[in-house]
Amino acid sequence: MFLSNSFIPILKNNPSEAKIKSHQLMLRVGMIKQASAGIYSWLPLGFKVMKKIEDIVRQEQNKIGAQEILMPTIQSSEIWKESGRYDDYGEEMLRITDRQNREMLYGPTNEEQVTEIFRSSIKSYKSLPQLMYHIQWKFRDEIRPRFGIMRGREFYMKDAYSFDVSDEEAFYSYNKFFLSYLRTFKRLSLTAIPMAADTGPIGGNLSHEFVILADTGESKIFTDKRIFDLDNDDTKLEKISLQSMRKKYEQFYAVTDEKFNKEEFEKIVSKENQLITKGIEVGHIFYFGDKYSKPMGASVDLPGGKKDFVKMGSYGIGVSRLVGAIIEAKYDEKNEIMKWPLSVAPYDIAIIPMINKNDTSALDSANNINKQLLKNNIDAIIDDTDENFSSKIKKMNLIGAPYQIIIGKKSEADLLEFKETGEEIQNLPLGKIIEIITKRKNSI
Ligand code: 5CA
Repeated sequence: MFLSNSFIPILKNNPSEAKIKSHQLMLRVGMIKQASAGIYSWLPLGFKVMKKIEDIVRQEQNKIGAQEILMPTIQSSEIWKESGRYDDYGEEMLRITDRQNREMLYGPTNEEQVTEIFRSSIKSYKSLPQLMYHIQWKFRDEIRPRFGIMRGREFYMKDAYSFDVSDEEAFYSYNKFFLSYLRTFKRLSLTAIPMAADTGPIGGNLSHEFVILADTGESKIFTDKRIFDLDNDDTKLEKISLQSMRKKYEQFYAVTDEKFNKEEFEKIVSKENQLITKGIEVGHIFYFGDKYSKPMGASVDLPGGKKDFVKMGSYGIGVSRLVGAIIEAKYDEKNEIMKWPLSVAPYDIAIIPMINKNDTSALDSANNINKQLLKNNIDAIIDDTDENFSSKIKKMNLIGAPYQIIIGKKSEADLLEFKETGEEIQNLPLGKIIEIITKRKNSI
């Protein structure tokens, strides 16, 4: 892709309305454009990143056997009246009436809708468990939308739902999602810590928030530092191994604000391991048994002939919020260098030729290099504008492809100036560069 043809409206300076670095960068490089308070259009650069995040989230959901569906954004109030949440949800719910005067709403979450789908088709324990997810826009009329897409009113969420015959089976499903969340965030190059959390309007009594550390985060967290050293790579999708994986995490004190108890914290966690800090909630999982299945009459036949309400959980990831969360974690705002993890980078590499009006040789080389990269599935952005060199580098540092090739006067025929964005230049042949990037891509 040539920069001159792309729609990447870069601003010279930081927009003054943005208070945190992810919001600043997203506006600065034209990833998003505000449409109204807490509602954004996604421009090419931002949309590309979000779609890559969505893809990783999807792959990890599929790996644990969750099935993708797509429920509507607009829901009928009827099912919310059945669950009792129509009144409880309050002013965060955007309520709409259609031309027949029917009460509708823009879904803030989908427990009711998915329970309605489930109860109309599944009648026997033999069809359980069922794990279903969708990736869809949500609307919550937040009182204080802020920090750009971090706390939007309209936002993109992956929400999954599990249906099981018993508590024991339901915990098995819960643990599968627990693992898939650890795997998902790791592929996004984030360290997200599962913290015991409150359940709020979703309900239930077992819940974990997945939080990444960031000074600008809205969640206050209290934890034992040693939880950061845990790894989960080789956990099998079996009941016992998943149970012990969760136990491994739960052995350490890690809670959000609402669950914090000072006395307990100081008793359980030694002084040197105590960490009190802030973070961004990128995911949240809940177990709530029959909170929705009971009032909505979602039951199945059990082996002995009896019936029981299915046991449910729900599992959310803030897909649009993750774009901001990754920036919070990776953007060096002092030097104005963004380095996207290769797994979600809008481009794998930036090619920056020095262009002289009378000499197109650098641009010709850039074109040839791009052809080779394309053949190897490496997605490049080429700065073909005639701006001066330092402003080109500045721009590309903000766009944040993880690698750069610089084609200057000094470039020799077979060695290229190559670097990881923000790091030292190395002189390497194109073949070696392709090898480095391909190897890293394959390891994601
Ligand atoms: N039904 C459950 C699980 S599917 C649920 O809605 N959970 S939630 O309320 O915790 O939201 C799930 C995730 O969506 C959060 O962890 C957060 O990452 C993201 N999220 C929630 N509210 C917003 C918002 N206003 N703006 C951006 N992302 C949000």
